[in-house]
Amino acid sequence: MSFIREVTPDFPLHCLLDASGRLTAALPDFLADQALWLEAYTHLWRTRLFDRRAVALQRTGQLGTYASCLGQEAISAAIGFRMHPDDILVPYYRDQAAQLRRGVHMQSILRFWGGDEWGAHDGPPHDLSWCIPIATQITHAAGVATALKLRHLPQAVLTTCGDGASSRGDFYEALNLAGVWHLPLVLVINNNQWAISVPLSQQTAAATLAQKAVAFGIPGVRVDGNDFFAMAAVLEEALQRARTGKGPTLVEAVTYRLCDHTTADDMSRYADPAARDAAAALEPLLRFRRLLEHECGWDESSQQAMEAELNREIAAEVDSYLALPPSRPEDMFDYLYAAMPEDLSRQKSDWLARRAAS
Ligand SMILES: Cc1ncc(C[n+]2csc(CCOP(=O)(O)OP(=O)(O)O)c2C)c(N)n1
Ligand SMILES: [Mg+2]
Repeated sequence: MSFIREVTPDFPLHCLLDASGRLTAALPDFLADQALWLEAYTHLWRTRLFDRRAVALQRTGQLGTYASCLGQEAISAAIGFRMHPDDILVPYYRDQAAQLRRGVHMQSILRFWGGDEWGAHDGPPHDLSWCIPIATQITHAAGVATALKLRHLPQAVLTTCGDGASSRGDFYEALNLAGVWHLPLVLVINNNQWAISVPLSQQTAAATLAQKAVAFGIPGVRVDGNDFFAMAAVLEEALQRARTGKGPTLVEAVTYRLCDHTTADDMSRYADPAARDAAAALEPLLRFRRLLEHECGWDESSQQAMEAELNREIAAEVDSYLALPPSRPEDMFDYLYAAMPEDLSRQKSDWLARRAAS
């Protein structure tokens, strides 16, 4: 007799738009409007063209470093489209699409990655800024959700992380708390199959990341992260649950990182190009374009006109970024502590004296 059984978790991958651009199920009413489709498609391309430009700026020495979101745009765009303005976004570094949708300017994103933290002061004042230390943002988000709950406010907190982050203690601590305190929190894991050069198979023995929700006693759901429609449908439900006191949700968005980890990485050293090519055939913008071609008469000239307009918008933002004065070196001393400790104050005076002498 054996007491131990192998558990086969059942977390199906939800999809509404397949890779050939066909809808596989009826859309919820709020996604049926074709004007919204065009708006969402344009935003996906806004994000992709901006992202491409940011990488080009880095490659030409005009940006410090940059984390591209190539291939993951639909996850963040759906977040941007389904969050209410007064919900609170606690992003990670591949959330350009959501941030742009929430009013963060491209020049601010460039300013931040250009090494000036003032770039993080844009968008809704209640949103948090980029979090580079892996998974720590999930604990921050749980804290914000606790505050909302204590004040009986009907807003949701949405935070994001990567697959690698789901191995960190912060992930477990934050979700455990969210479960016990029934917090208004949605966590979206961008499962892009890589944590820099560590593949998912070496990251976890779990068959899915969504199943981790079971241990916290909260709902977990697995979605095709390359499908804007499925992402938007799932997020709508999860956010509404959070806003109406029904507690937290863990969303695993399955996608593939089609780019280097950041501009400081070279994925050709560790990734199989055939796997990348196979993933590229499933990417989110291509399938969306096919849908528009089937259903809305979208063609090459509509595409060209949209891209030309977006490129003008991006060029103006890039010009504003490049025209910014260099950041003040004093900033690296000034903003770490509310009251500067004496040794840091000494370092600052010393540095100012040296600068005056040089
Ligand atoms: C606490 C911490 N440890 C290590 C790092 C270095 N680091 C930066 S990104 C990264 C991998 C993150 O992978 P994942 O969570 O899957 O997110 P992705 O970058 O793939 O979107 C690591 C280890 C860090 N930023 N913070
Ligand atoms: Mg990852």
